[in-house]
Amino acid sequence: MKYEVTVSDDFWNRYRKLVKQEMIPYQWAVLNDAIKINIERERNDASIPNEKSHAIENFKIAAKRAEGRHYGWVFQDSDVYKWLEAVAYSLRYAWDEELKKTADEVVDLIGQAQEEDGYLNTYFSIMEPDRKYKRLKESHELYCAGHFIEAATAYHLATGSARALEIAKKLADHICRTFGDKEGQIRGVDGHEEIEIALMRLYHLTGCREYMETASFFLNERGRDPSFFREQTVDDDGNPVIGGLDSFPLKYFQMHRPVPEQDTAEGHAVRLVYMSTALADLAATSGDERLADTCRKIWRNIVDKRMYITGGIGSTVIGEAFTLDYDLPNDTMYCETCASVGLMFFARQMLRIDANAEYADVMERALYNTVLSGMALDGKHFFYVNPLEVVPKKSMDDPGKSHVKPVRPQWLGCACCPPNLARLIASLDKYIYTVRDEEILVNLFIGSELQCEDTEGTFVIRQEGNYPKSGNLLFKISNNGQAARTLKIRVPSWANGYTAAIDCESLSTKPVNGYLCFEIAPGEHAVELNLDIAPKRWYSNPKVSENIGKVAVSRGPFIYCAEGVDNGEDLHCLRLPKDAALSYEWQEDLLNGVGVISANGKRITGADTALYRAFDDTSITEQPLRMIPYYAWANRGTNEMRVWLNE
Ligand code: FUB
Ligand code: ZN
Repeated sequence: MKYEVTVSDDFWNRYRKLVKQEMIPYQWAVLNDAIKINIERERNDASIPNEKSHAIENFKIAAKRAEGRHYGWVFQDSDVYKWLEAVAYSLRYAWDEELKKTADEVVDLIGQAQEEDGYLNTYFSIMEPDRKYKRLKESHELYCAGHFIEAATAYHLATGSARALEIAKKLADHICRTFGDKEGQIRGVDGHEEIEIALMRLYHLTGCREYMETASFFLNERGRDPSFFREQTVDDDGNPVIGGLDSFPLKYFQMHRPVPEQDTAEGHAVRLVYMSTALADLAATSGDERLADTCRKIWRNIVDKRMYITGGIGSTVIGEAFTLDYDLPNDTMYCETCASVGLMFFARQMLRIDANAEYADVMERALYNTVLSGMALDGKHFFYVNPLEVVPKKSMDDPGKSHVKPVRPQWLGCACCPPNLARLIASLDKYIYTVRDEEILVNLFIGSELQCEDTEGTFVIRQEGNYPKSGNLLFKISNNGQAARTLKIRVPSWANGYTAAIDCESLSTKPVNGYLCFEIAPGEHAVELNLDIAPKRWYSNPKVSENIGKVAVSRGPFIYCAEGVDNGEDLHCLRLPKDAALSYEWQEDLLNGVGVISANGKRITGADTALYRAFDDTSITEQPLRMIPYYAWANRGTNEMRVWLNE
């Protein structure tokens, strides 16, 4: 079925505008080193390149338009590709001739940097042309290629650019020729998954099966030969392309077992969710139940045991990785913005496999919390790491917390997250609905219109409401075909309750797998869904040692937090009593408009100054508590923050 989505949502249009008007121009200036900013290292590690971006200049040098050396991470090219992809999506809702001209020039520049045989990577073309594909564990060559192919696919669809598609196909053809299990091909994979997602996308666009087959090759090859990286490193006697990766276990790269046999979320979190996204796409596209089952198992492990309440993933800075079940420290975690973006990618593909609203619940959790917190309200400052508990002086003086930034930097030495956010927000229309052959799923409550068309006729859904401020939703539906269609609308798992009606008649059936099911007969219809969105408390499984005796608060899709600016220092001394009422108030002039939750809380104070004493001299005083949505924290200067409060 052909379909199109247009977004008309107050909350999200502000962000979509921000991407178009602020983020894209700002990131363009950064990629060109045309703006004086402070680029911070993502943690205390002197080897992180942070003098400049140099990303566009790298292309100019590779294209022989300039002279010089490559600068930055070996995957610096991907910053440009993700920017280009964000531009592509933004042009669909805000056409801009000037921006398109700039993007066309970038495409031409990339084309000039591409080698005759289709190879594309500025680091290796400029610095080490003899080491191409010899150090795949670290080289990110296929990762960068994947990001270009994704960008080119989006850019071609948005603008019709033949050049972008031509470069992408030349690159993909080169990869399909070079990698595989036939004689003369490299039987191996990249250390960072991404090419698999891209080849699937190129397959969906072109229908060329070779792209899907190579994606399938990479996914099935991963973990089959555990010595592949080691042997490559022995054969290639040069210096590491990225230092430090040698000490990481095979799990870091999801190489510990063949992918179809993996059943837990292991290693580097972004790698894992990118791999799972491609695997789910392949499973949904090919109908391979075994692969679908692998995806379901990995998903279960993330969601049941390894995900933060904010939709963040990755419990440790060491390897930006998952650790073990229920290990969810709040103050040393990683929760990289890209990892939650990738979790949304994964969830979106899972919805193609199973009509289960849990995928949409997690997608929403990640989106409204860790994804959004990845950027400041101005669209020009970014978190790489999204903590659930911050004490600025600890971030400053505890070397184990140097990655936990209390304010968002203007840019980062490793700049993977800012353009990932831009491309995600600009393409949010893709996440609202899942159009399957037999049914349409409404996953996210974002004001929009879905227009579908097939041989049966057209089917239109207009979604209205003022979500997430309000839980009252209206869906105006036109079925212009001859037959009824199945429409499924999600009831979020966080909802305290709901009422639903179709054409003013209340619905008596219960949700199935989280969706209310409607058979929409030909004609005009209206579905109302009223979600009880009142603030509520959350508790962790007692196996999460960090959260024993603690409570978190949410309203609708937003998880809340307490900040020092509202509640004073030493947030660990605060208590939110079990019986304190949670009151909610919308504040238009605060943080671009947020709902504030207040409660009568308490604060523990101690009279003595001794570090330890044999008696308890603490006293408890009354203190009003004030909480804001987590995504909006760190927009009022440097201060403490906490999601889980003592009860
Ligand atoms: O390795 C490329 C990107 O840099 C990863 O996706 C991020 O996690 C960061 O490590
Ligand atoms: Zn990132």
